[in-house]
Amino acid sequence: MSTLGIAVIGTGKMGADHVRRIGRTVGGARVVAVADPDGDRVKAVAAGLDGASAHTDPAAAMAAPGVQAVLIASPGPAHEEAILHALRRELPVLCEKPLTPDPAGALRVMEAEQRLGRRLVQVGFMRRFDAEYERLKELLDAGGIGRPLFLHCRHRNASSPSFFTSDMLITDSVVHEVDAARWLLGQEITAVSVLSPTPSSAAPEGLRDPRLVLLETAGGAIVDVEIFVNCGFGYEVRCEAVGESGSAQIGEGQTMLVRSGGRGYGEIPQDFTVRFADAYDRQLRRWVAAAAQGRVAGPDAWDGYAAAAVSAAGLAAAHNGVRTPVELVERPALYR
Ligand code: ISE
Repeated sequence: MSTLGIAVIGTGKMGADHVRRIGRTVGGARVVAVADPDGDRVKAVAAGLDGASAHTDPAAAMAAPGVQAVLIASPGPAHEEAILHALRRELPVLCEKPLTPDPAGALRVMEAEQRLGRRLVQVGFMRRFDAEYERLKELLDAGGIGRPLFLHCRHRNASSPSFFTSDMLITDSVVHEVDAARWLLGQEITAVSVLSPTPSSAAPEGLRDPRLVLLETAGGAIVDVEIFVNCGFGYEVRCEAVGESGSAQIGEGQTMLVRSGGRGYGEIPQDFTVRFADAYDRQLRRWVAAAAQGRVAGPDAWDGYAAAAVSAAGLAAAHNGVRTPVELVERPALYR
């Protein structure tokens, strides 16, 4: 079997995690080039890889010998330029979420793919590859709890990084629930409302944390998302689907239960690289297999665009304090 040569763009937390994953858990692929604006960091990452070249310019990494596919894990604002460059070279792409920070950028990505006449971009909405989410999707698709009425979602991070803004609670965190809801329900989101209680005293100065985001769907379901990125105790992503004839819940924690000294407790993962480790592995394995055949195997640029459009409505709802409809262009034939 031939080995897919990958250029990894961005070697921060997620990029470095993917590099490690490609080396250790995902077969059939190897990292042949890495790029990051931080020259020292990228050299250090390349030094740990056999024969990979280090670059500060993403375009140079994509032009390196042996590159057949591109994994983009740079910050969101850098995604569009890197994706368009990869598409000019007709290279399959796995791009971390969000595809682009705004819907206009995602539309330009879709236009580039439509000019090529094929889908080469996959978005890193890894929850679609999580075993519990897959099980819930199967149940809903089979009508196991009847027509879905609600998704009650809880998304909590132990703490937020120093660069995190109030907008990012929506564009960087809730965007996962946006994609998961669209996928689980098979419906587009039509309107967004955002409520913000008095911020937690544990939140950094000025951060509107936590928030409650309400999503309405085309099929008349309601999705409520509590996003709390400084909850302190760990990483928790839960979802309860309520349908006309039952309910189903995931994310209750499958980790070790400890009994000691007259007490019992369950361990809680501390971040997403642990909670979703298997999902990231499966996402990458399936992308590598599909990319080797010039295809995508998961959420595509339309999904990235729809999520960006919901995020834009969410930001408007948060800033203006009013329920905001989501504006979507007609879905192009390539994505139907
Ligand atoms: C981060 O970027 C992620 O994608 C995580 O899954 C999410 O839980 C976190 O809030 C985001 O900042």
